[in-house]
Amino acid sequence: MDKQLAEEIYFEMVRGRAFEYAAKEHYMKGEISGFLHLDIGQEALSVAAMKAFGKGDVFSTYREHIMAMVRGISPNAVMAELFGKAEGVSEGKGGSMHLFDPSHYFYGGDAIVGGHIPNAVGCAYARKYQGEESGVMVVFGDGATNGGAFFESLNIASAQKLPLLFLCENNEYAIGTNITRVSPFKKQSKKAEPYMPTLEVDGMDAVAVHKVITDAKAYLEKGHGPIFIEAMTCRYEGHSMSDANAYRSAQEMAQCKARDPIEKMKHYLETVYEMDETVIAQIESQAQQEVDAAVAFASEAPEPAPEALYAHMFVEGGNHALS
Ligand SMILES: Cc1ncc(C[n+]2csc(CCOP(=O)(O)OP(=O)(O)O)c2C)c(N)n1
Ligand SMILES: [Mg+2]
Repeated sequence: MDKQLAEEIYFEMVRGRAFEYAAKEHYMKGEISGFLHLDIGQEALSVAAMKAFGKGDVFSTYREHIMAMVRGISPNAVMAELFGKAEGVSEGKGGSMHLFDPSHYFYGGDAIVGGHIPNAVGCAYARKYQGEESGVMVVFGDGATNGGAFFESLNIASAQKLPLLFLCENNEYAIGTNITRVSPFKKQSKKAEPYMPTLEVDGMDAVAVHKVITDAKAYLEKGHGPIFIEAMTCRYEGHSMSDANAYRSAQEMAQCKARDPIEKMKHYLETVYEMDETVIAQIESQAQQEVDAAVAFASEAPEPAPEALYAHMFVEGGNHALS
């Protein structure tokens, strides 16, 4: 990876973590409501996968603030969405789990575990039909691989040779349930093996994630069909703000944090590019400034107008009322 890309990835990871801590703080102050799932600890995957995938369509889970920003949605628009403000990326009506922006080819944020996987299959089908080669990436957790929609998606994506990258973010937990209690396998790629090639990567290592997603993207673009990548990660916080994380021991958390992805990336910059402390400090300070600005923007942004309640409820010009 070249120096500029490595710096950009480091910046996005640091900004992502600062963003998540700011979201946590303002949630606790009561300025953000609804659900809030933090991505702290999993930044290498969120940042490097989005950077490497580039052009194409992305579908994600509800733990998506950082992915949305790396896709190009501004921190201001993401924070304002968390605050439920009109300037938010979903105009304040989606909240944390529903950051949606077709102009950045980013289609959520989905609250239904695994519910977005078939949507990504449909999109990949459409892209193939249109002759568009850049493909689709769908990011989901280990827990999502236990649902029927996941298996149906593997099946049809494989049968139709769809340009779809399945990216499993295996943090070994679905809320407080360890994966070994609900899946016969610790590695979920075993479930995909009959259908498509599978690869595993250390999801705490941004350089490794970037490489594997770059290779997988090239595979999609050659029209070989779908591919499955499993990234082993670890989240530092509870599942959401309402989870005290009491089911993981101090020892387990210490092992998890010893793999810190930001420290790893910093070490890469220091050793491979001999980057000194001052440059690293500048990157970190710039990241924090952008987050502070996003919080100020979100606090001051207007509430959605009452009439906005009725917008986006009906397909204009059609007889498709949602009743
Ligand atoms: C269909 C469905 N079932 C259950 C839930 C409740 N639920 C929300 S998140 C979650 C755990 C998902 O775990 P995983 O897929 O591993 O993602 P992670 O939160 O670890 O990123 C569950 C069971 C839901 N939102 N949707
Ligand atoms: Mg999980």
